[in-house]
Amino acid sequence: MDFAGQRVLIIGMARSGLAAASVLNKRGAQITICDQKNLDYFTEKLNSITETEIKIIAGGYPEVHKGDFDLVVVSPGIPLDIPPIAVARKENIPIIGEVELAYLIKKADVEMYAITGTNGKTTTTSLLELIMTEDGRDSVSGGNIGTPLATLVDNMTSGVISVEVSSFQLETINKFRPHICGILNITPDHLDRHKTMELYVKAKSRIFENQTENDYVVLNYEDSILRELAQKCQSQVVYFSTEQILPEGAFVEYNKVIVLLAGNRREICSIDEIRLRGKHNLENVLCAVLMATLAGVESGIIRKCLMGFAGVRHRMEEVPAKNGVLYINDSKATNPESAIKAISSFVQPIILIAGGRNKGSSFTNFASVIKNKVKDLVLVGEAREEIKRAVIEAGFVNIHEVEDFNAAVLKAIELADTGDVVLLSPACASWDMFDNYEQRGDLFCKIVNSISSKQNYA
Ligand code: UMA
Repeated sequence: MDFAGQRVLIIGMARSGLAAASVLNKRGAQITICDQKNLDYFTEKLNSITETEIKIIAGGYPEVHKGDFDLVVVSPGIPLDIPPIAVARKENIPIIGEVELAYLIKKADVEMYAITGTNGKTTTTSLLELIMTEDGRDSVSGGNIGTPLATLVDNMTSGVISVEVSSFQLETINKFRPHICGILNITPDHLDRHKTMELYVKAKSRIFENQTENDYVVLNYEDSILRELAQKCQSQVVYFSTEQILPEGAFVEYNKVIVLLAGNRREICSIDEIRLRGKHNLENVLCAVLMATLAGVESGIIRKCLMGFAGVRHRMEEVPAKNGVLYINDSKATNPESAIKAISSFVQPIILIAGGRNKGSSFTNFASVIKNKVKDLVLVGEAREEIKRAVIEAGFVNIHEVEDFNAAVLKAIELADTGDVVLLSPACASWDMFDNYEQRGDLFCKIVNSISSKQNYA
């Protein structure tokens, strides 16, 4: 697609928007980029575009009129009902996201394998990237995982990208068509943005909407929403299951990970050889194993990766133990489902740090898991009152409310005794206190790393 001379409005001046600006600028588009934040917020962040002819509008959006722009590129975090997008839609100006833009500019020899799901996307994407690398391919990962897809695609002439895609990004695709894609699970999340579960599922299911019968979609057989979605796929559906032996797909039999495709049975490894722990990680592993096998990777290479892969940052990340206390950074748990999985994976007494911005989730199940498994709960952020109400209703009383994130970590440290786990698994987004969950996790690690002895904080 030729973008030369096209008048493009980019909304959002962070990772995704700046990546879109950079690739479109190189291709000769006339760019206006805007953001609701004021210019003083950006200072150094705009270095990549200040030497260009890109028009910057900060502190709000431009008024969009018929004929002003040929294309609107939206960052994933921007809700699609803000005024400039509403006008663009009314005036039939195409609206796409940066993932779609990346797909449109990618070279034919660059393959995309895409992964979505409510939880586990980053782990699965990283594992798949590793397997592809071990297989000798020119392999990278990008998308929701952090590196904007447009930036990656711009620098590649061939190779494979393992793409983590969010529901936000999928809302603004048009032609995006991964040859192999996977959906791990769908549970309520981001309902503040999508409004209903039905619309959230609809956004997720767009990952396979452009696939044809030559493509593959890998689905979790244990998720009833996904089994229903399978009816709508035009591509070849292949399932994985942690619970049962399937006639085709990936599953566990006699403690072994098996992939069975077109009558060809491959034994990948034994469960004990997999370095990642927990049932939810087994789902991630089976999804990545199946996608890699469909992509033609040999079992021996996959096995080697499963034995070595220890997981990703901010997801159940162990911060070296201090004073006999285990500190876990699970900042990436931005919804209750994900935090429940984290809490459930410990047998030790847990001091849980939770709270942040609720994305429209119910905390009822989260509260009953806290009641059964948590010793002390430290609450912080916008959602703390809501979580407090839910846990009190569940009969839990060891609640410590604090004003800011620093105080939350220090309180948890103070409460911890030898043998305890301090778990940051907030069940909420970070956006009320931080730019992203990475910042939140980094601060947690920094404070924990700075403890030389508990007495320092007494
Ligand atoms: N902004 C507005 N108006 C709004 C909202 C935001 O102008 O109404 C501006 C903000 O002031 C900010 C910019 O938009 O300057 C932020 O854009 P963004 O939220 O899209 O953030 P990026 O830094 O561009 O990061 C995005 C993804 N962010 C979101 O989806 C919220 C990143 O996913 C992704 O890694 C990155 O693109 C590169 O592809 C993060 C995320 O939190 C990890 N994803 C959600 C999740 O995983 O739950 C979906």
